[in-house]
Amino acid sequence: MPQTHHTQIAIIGAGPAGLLLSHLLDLAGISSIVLERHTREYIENRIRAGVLEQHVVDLLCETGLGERLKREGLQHHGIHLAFADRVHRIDFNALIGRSITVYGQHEVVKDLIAARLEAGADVRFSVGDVAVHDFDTGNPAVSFTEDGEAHVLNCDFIAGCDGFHGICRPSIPAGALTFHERTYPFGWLDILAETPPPSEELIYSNHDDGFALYSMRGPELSRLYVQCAPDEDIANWPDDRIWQALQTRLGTAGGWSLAEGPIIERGVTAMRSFVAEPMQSGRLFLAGDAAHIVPPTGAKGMNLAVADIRVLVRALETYSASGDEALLKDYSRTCLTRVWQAQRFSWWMTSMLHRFEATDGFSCGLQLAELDYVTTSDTAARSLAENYTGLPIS
Ligand code: RFL
Ligand code: PHB
Repeated sequence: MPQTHHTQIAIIGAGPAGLLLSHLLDLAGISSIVLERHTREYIENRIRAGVLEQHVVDLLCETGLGERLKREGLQHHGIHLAFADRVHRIDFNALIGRSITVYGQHEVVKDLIAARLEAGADVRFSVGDVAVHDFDTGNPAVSFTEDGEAHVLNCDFIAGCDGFHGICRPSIPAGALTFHERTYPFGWLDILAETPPPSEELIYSNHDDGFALYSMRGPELSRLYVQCAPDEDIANWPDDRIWQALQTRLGTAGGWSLAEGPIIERGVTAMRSFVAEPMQSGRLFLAGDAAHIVPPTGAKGMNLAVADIRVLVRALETYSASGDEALLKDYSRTCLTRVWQAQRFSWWMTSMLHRFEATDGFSCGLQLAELDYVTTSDTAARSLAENYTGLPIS
């Protein structure tokens, strides 16, 4: 017989979405159990996003997660766009009085796990065979195995925070959701290198050889990306080729120089836009990458996951206090408004900055016109700044 447990909210996945949900529910007096298939060590070292919108920083600080973030996060007041041997700074501060913070997603995850465990939360790592049941009834449940033993978790609601490759979205009956998808004919090769970043702020480069992005995780740690084939074999990119591509695509216009150093992480990510609509089926709610994916060019993925969680917590809190289901019913509609804005912005940044498979003169002309416009018109620059730093939270 499986061991049985009960909690109000069963959370699948201990990424930023699942952990933050558990943290905020606890502050609201609502119980949860988090089920994660990987080890704590694995998820604390998975290098991913790096840019936090102001609303995310504010939320983390207001809910007791800001100590290390305030100390180690790098506040940036703008970004650079490099193209056609020119470089232009988009000054967020001057344009809209806002900024972003560079702080690795894995650092956010570390802070969240530490806070959850300190609060005595039930977060289970390395669980297997997670399956969701009966979410079309008032008594949903999650089954899983832990150390070879079978468990059943009865709950009021299930939060599917298990990322794009999780089991929650595929468990929803065919036909209940509509998927909207776009895949791009390129990917990003990413490296983490022990070398000072070439600039204090991020540089997005549109180059004839392809896109490149220069970011950082600290004064001596660079996070660098180059456009590559979507199914690129990383073996085709020895260190020399990576540095050569980065040096060439950085160009000379900004007067920056890129110091080379040991590469301590590397990977390839395919680029896609994806939206599942609606983000809910019965008592199963999808949040973060489980419901939508954006290409990383707009730095929106983790920020969107946090925005979903804000909406879900408010809805669950209202339901728990008064039994009022109105916000739960509105969950998907409320989230999707922001999701589509982020899709639009991420698609726009991606389209403006990359070399496409069959780039013709007309497409190149349009890209240059777009870059010209956004770097010469304050109105256009303000729109970029407003979207990049994060649209207002509803
Ligand atoms: P996650 O982080 O994928 O977490 C899902 C968790 O669920 C677990 N899981 C399961 N657990 C139990 N049972 C199962 N069957 C399970 N299946 C999966 C997984 O192990 C995992 O721990 O989703 P979440 O929480 O929704 O968070 C989303 C973000 O991770 C993602 O959107 C960002 O990383 C995207 N992203 C960026 N977002 C930003 O906001 N700013 C950025 O600058 C930014 N840069 C990026 C990015 C993503 C990138 N890659 C690698 C795709 C840069 C890159 C290169
Ligand atoms: C990062 O620092 O990893 C990063 C920054 C901006 C992006 C994507 C990734 O658009």
